[in-house]
Amino acid sequence: MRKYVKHVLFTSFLLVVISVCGQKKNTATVAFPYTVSEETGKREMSEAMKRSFENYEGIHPAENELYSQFKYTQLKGFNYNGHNGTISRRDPSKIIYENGKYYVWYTYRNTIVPPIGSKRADESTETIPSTDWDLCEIWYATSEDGFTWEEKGVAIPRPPKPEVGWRSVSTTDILKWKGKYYLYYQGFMEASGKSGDHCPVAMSYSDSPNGPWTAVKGAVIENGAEGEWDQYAIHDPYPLIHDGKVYIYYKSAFNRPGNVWVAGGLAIADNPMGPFKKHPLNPVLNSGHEVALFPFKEGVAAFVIKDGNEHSTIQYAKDWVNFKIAAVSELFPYAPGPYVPDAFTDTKDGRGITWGLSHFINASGSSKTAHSILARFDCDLSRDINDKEMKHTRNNFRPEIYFSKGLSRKQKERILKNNK
Ligand code: AAL
Repeated sequence: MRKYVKHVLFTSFLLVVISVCGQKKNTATVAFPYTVSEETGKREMSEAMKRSFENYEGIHPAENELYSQFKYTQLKGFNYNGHNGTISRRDPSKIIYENGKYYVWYTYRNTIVPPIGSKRADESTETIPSTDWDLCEIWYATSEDGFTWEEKGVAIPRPPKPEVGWRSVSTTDILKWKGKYYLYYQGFMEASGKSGDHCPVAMSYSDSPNGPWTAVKGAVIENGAEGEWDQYAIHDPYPLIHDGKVYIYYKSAFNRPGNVWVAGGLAIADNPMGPFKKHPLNPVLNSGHEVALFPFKEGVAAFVIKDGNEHSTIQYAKDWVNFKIAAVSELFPYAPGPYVPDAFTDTKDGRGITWGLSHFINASGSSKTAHSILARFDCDLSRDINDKEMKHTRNNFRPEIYFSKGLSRKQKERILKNNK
């Protein structure tokens, strides 16, 4: 009898082994198919191939609604004083459509000389700017087509000392809430560069996008407490409406001295006046610089540009907090201010974006005449268009563009030394 039991157990064990090996044969040893179908996604795959099926809107960029190239157009209607560095426009807000026109707000500098640079911030005066965003005001412009703009003048001037923003107001973004308009912006109390790029968020409100604007006293989003990642600055405040609340995404820089880490945070309030409560999981973006997001399906998509391990990506958070990479692209617009038609509709079906304004810093190519210019970018990050030209994954630049990114003298010396 015992012999019989042993025999049965051994045979069952053999059967299990054979069936496990058989299963493996069905997946890993069958080559990946030439024609990809939904079934393909269920097979055993390498991590990289799994990502293609699980992490993106489509397995190919052409099917990925959050993948796009970016095309740029020069704007008409802005004067830059011969590009001598005394006039600068940068950090455009998101664009809204009101009264039959597009509106944009931006940082405007008109100073007697170009900025002397953050390293010389101690030499800055009441008329000599340290950085490109020092001694600035917030101006606005309107347009009928998004290409030709009419500059309307100042929206937010610098308030008198010692109010928040007396030294400079910059890097604004717009919110529309219950028929009123709110501009959030950086309010500097010292020349940028003196002890860092330190500032909290200030805010002004109005009944009309044309103003007049009333400034709220003090900071509307405070910097973090000492020792917290955003203790010195809340930059690039960017409001959207979600779940009936005001969601302001922002960025800050931390981990100095050493390799500065730039990341994105979120602060939420029941109404535009606050109080804003910072999200306990902050930072919610581990990379990026200037902040721009747009509702997409039930979640939100973010431009992640310039800084960090995950720069040059579009990221998506279904729950508006936990972001994942949804696309990798190139030639991203710097400081994008997209036209987001559903920014304030509390949508659960975000449609995406197709264009906006961004900036080019060092527009003259010389630090002696440093200034920025606004430009238009177009893309297909929209569920409502299907522009195949925007879904290419290659840019063919002329060799001069690559050669302009040549080795520094120090690098050349290192290479030549190592040759010996
Ligand atoms: C920008 C933004 C903020 C910074 C500076 C001006 O691109 O990130 O606005 O303070 O640079």
